[in-house]
This record gives sequence, C-alpha cells and structure tokens, in this order.
Amino acid sequence: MLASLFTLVAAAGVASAHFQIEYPTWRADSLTNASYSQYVFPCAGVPQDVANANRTDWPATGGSLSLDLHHPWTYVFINIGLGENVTNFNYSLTPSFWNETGSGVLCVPHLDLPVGLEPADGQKATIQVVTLGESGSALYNCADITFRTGDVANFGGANCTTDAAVSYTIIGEQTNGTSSSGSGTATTSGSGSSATTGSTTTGTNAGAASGVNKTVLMSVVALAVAFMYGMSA
Ligand SMILES: [Cu+2]
Repeated sequence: MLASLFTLVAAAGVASAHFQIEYPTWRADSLTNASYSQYVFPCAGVPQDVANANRTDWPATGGSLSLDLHHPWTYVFINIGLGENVTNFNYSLTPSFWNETGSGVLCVPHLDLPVGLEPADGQKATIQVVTLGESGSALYNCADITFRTGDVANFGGANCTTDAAVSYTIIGEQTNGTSSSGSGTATTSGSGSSATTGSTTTGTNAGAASGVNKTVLMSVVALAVAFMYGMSA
C-alpha cells in the first residue's frame, strides 16, 4: 500500500496539469503549447517578446491575483520585477509564502506591494508566480502588467472568487531567536469565503501556536487522503 502511494505521488510530479495565472492574464498559454515548459525559469520558456503577448493594467498600489491550481497542494511564491523585459524578479509579494491546499481557483482580492516600491503610472513590470511541490521542483508562470495610478478596471469583489475546495495558509516568519529550526508559525488563512470580502491577508503574522511541522503533516495527510479518493474513484 505504501509503495503504491509513493508511486502515485511520484507520478503526480510529472503530471501535465500544473497551473495557470488567470488574472492578470498570463504572458501566454504555457499549458497547451508544447514548446513551453512550466519547469523552465523564469517564465515557463515564454519569451518576453512572444507574439500576441498579454499586458494588463494593474493598480500601482497593488491588485488582485487569480490562479487556477491543478495539484492536490502546493507552496506558492509571488515575485515582481520592473521593466519591459524583466530578468530580475527582485521584489517579493509573499514575504511569507503560501501553503495551498486543493485543486481549483484561488483568487486573492488584493496583494500589497513591498514597502518602498511605489511605481509610477505607466511603469511596466512582470509578476512571476512560482509553485513548489513535494519533490522540490518548481513550476513558473509570468504575467506582464502596466502599473496605473488612476482607475483600473477592478478585478476584485464579485469577480474574485475562490473555489470551495481551495484554501491556503501563510507560513509565518520565525520570530523566536532562541530556536534554530522548526518553530515557524502558520497564522493567516484564506478561503473561498474570506477571499470575497476584499480583506488583505498578506504579511500579517499574529503568532499563533500551531507549528510548521503540524502544517506539513496535515498537508501530507491531505495528500494521502486525496490519493485514496483518486484510487477508489
Ligand atoms: Cu503539474
């Protein structure tokens, strides 16, 4: 039983499902085009000057992000780089990364920009989404944007909904200097219900007592359960 479970986990690592950036619209479809691979850093092998590339106006104070995730769980990192042809994604929109569970749409109504990043109107940039699975191999996708200080068609509110099966927690930064490892905290969670309220969850760490080890353990259990269902379906 254990052996077959590990076989299934290994098979999931090479599945072609991967993920999609729904909003802002990704540079190009990296799922169905055989010449792209989401394993390729930094943008799935989609060149910046690809024909018919998408570029979306996005608020200069930060905006919303919608992902369609196809794996049972993943860790999510979101970075941003300035310019028209970005090679250095040196700003992080997830100073504490996300531990996401469930296959489906995850929409976050508002992502804060890092302190000190105050882009001018018309500043071009690229958002890079990195997801990481159990094997440590990462998947990449990019969405090109233009920052706008004025009105931007707001994707939040009713358009920003998260599937009921999808949720995430933010892995808290370690603040206790006396322990060297294993004492990070997962404190803030997002879900289908909270994602529609427009509340901001990025970067808040309340210092709850539950540890990372418990979070990881629960992910493993959830994964096992997901595969059990898959095997019986
Ligand atoms: Cu995949």
